[in-house]
Amino acid sequence: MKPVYALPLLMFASSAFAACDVEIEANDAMRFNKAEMVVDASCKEVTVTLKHTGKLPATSMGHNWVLSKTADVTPLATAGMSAGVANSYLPAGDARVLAATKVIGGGESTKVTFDMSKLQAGGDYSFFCSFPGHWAIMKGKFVVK
Ligand SMILES: [Cu+2]
Repeated sequence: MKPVYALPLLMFASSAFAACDVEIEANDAMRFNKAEMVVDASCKEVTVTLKHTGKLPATSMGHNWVLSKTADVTPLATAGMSAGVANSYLPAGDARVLAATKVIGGGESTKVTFDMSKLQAGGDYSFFCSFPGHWAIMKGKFVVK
């Protein structure tokens, strides 16, 4: 619960600022707390903050936040499994990865800021966790409008 943030978001809903800075949580039950994230198409950059609200370490219940076209989720997640933890379970330098955070464990948080020039309003994008076995459940729509 962050009631403090709700008011500014409402007040500045029409400005680029509010919808360019989004937050999502992941937990020990292998879940994100959102099935959809929406950003404003006018954003030049978007910052996504990922918080792991659980207690389990990254080695057993690590989470990251990866953005790609929806059609690329399965091939990326599959390739990422063999890429190992050193590469945050993503194929190194893969252009299909539009943005990604590192893998974090319980109690940690991380963020990624990315250029929106690669994304288009109305495009079919998804976010997911590429930690082995997580992507089937931990994914959602990333909407640009
Ligand atoms: Cu995960």
